[in-house]
Amino acid sequence: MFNAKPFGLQINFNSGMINGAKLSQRRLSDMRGLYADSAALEQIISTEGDRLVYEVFAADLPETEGNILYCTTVIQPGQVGNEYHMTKGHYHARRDRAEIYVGIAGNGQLLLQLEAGTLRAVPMGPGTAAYVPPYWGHRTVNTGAVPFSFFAAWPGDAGHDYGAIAEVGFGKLLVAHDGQPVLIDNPRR
Ligand code: PAN
Ligand code: ZN
Repeated sequence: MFNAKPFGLQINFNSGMINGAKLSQRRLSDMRGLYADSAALEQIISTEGDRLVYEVFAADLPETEGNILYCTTVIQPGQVGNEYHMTKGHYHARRDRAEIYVGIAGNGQLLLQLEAGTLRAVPMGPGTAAYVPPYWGHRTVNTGAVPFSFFAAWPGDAGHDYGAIAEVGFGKLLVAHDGQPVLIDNPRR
């Protein structure tokens, strides 16, 4: 089945944005329940407004076996309480599907977690090619003062399961301690 045509899209290596891609935005109100300090999140929304946390610029491709999907993600700098801006995080619905991330601009960390609990953190910056193996849930965190962007490519039939992470979260949080990123145990787990 030929269900996609050849094409090329332009990634801006300064901003991380992809020209002509499908844009999704995640604001603080989309992140309710994901930060440890939910009072801090509500406080920001009521005083500063519903600020942008991250954007995804995705190539418009069929989510089917045999295709490879790709996008860039741009996470704005910032914190909720002392926890850094991050993506929601997910497991692939088909757990045995892997993924590749390549850092574009800014700095952050890729947090990975097995459902049994093992957790790893991979520091990411421009040019870091990080591997998300099958079965590892994944979330990215901007630990810097400028936007952190990266490219991702994954199998078209992987799917996204956000529920497991929305319910119990990751085992560790990335928080600012004297201005430096530190991994601490998630108090809610
Ligand atoms: C990435 C993520 C993207 C946004 O493309 O989907 O960075 O993160 P959330 O999906 O957790 O909101 C990926 O891992 N795709 O499979
Ligand atoms: Zn993924």
